[in-house]
Amino acid sequence: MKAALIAQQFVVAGRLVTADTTGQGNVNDTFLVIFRTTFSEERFILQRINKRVFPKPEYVMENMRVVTEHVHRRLEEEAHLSDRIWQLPRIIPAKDGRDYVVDGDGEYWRAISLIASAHSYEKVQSPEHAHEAGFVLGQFQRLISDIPPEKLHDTLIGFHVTPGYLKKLDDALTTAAGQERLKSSTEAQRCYRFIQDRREWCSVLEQAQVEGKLKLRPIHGDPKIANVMIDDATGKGTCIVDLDTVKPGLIHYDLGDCLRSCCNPVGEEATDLSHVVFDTDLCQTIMRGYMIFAKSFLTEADRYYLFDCCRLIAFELGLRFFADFIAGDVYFKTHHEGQNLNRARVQFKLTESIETREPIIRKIFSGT
Ligand code: GN1
Ligand code: MG
Repeated sequence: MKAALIAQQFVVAGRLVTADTTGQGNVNDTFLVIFRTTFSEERFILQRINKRVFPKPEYVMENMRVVTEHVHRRLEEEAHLSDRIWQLPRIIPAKDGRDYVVDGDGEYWRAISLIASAHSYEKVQSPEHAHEAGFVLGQFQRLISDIPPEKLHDTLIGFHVTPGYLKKLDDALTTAAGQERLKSSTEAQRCYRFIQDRREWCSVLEQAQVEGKLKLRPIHGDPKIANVMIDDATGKGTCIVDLDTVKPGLIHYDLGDCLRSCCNPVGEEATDLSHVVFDTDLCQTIMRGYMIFAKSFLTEADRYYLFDCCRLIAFELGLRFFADFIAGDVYFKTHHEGQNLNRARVQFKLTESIETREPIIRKIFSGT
């Protein structure tokens, strides 16, 4: 198997035992690799970076180097102040000294250390879990807040710029195949109408940024619950993984993504839509965790747009899934026909739930 051959090109002690697929990421391919020596075992994560999504994987790795070194240094400096051991995976170098291996097909592979005795979950397990997701995000945003923006490449141009995804949808609909998919079901047509009704509003964060009300800062970009590692022994968050999209952006993208992911208890792949709701109790709990660090860096203007980001990122992800369905599933990995359409319906149901609960969600934000 290719992953097994590639795994042996990184600096790891011992001999290869297995390299099996793991995780449920929608973009990269991920493998858990086990090496053994005569007296110990080393496990690490091997990933093939999706070049269709990240056209310059070397940029992704240069950013990862900058971010991990920066965060590791800060964590060391602050270790004595903390009640827990915060972690962040390190890059395992290739035997030729680079941070990645390029295979014969031009595919980029990287190896990163495994955060041992910790797990991540596809869905929120409890209010305590939700609290940790907010807390870990606030901590991470704080830790990267002083990385000079010019040190970070833009690994994914247009990421979280919602109007750009409208354009992608419009482009996909100019093709006969796109029109065919739109007409294929009443669900698809309903999704399309849902988007049409929100076209004007969905520039809200970009507009605020153009007007100078919101500023770009280093963000994580993908803080969904599945990227938050929870210590098996204590139930506390230990780190946030998946650093591919760390780059300057609006911190609202992160908070919105954390909320849309954590406050939907049935998760992104739910098939029974009646259970998809935005749980406002979980929202309150996440905000309590998030604010522990974030209260020191959130401005009045940032606070003004909290409800919009909560509504927008759920809507945006639905739009991204839907546009990909119309385009023929070219971006997100799918395992069955119509999966991106179903994912879009889940996010739109969640968006509706957020809209219905607007007064209570706004109250949560103003009280934190
Ligand atoms: C993708 O690959 P993964 O699962 O970490 C996507 C995120 C979405 C997420 C939804 C680079 O993340 O933006 O929120 O799926 N990542 C990219 O599950 O597009
Ligand atoms: Mg990701």
